[in-house]
Amino acid sequence: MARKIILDCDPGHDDAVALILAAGNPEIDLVGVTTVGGNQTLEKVTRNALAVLRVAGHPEIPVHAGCGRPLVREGAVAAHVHGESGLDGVELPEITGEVADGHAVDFIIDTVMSAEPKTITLVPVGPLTNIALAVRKEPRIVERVREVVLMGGGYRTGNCTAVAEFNVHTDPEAAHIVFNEDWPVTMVGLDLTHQALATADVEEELRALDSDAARFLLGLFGFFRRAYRDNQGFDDPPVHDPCAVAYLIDPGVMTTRTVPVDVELNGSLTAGMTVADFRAPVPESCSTRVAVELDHRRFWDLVIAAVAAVG
Ligand SMILES: [Ca+2]
Repeated sequence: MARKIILDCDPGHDDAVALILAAGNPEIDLVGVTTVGGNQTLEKVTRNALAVLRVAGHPEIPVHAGCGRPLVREGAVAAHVHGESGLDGVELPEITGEVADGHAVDFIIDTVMSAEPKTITLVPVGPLTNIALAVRKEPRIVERVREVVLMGGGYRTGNCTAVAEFNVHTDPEAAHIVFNEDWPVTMVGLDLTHQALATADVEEELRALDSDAARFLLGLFGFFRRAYRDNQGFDDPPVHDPCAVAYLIDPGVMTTRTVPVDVELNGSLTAGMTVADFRAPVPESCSTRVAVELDHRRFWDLVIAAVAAVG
């Protein structure tokens, strides 16, 4: 049976790839998309989610808008990485669908509480504001969710600061809530996603597909490549968010390690850092894992197949 997921996102170039992978792979049942302010404003990322679902051939999947700013801190968009639209580099298709009624937080709660226990997986790939608020509003979702597989954090490196990754750095208090609840959390962080590079070979394979969705991704990768070269010195851009979805399709796409993870809230140099404790022994109560090593070929095979499937 296909894995039921809610993708909580802030599209965002790599979010767009995650949406297409989730919509185009038969192992995933994308029951809904929720949006959160992050890479761009809530209004822009919500419009982008609707547009990408249209490219992915699934405009019927509901998109619920969520929180426009972090729980405590001021929000800050990442226009230097994703452009003014949040998806610079492509012409967005005309949006035909509407934003679904109901706040993202209520959609998450209602979906989890009305489904069979342990059947819904949460896949947050933006700041964790919506997920944290859902937990606080309805704590029973913790034992009913199957697991949380998130893109965010990093145990060895950051991108906003030396040690803090954008999603966690944007709303560390929300991340603190999510990592400290008693549910299985897999952190697909920068340690892993910096291996998910959109190389020239990957672009060549997309070009060979000669489809609208493939051309859409090529446009995104072109902008993303320049942004990552100019801002962070990457030759090829790392495509973070679909790694979390790929892990649910095929756990063999990466290796993971069970280690305690917590979020630094107060450090003057380290606020927003995900602190992973690799010391032995691992406490029996540990419910957090970190992603370590990606099988690059296996990952891109999944993405290319999904792009081919959506046409
Ligand atoms: Ca994202």
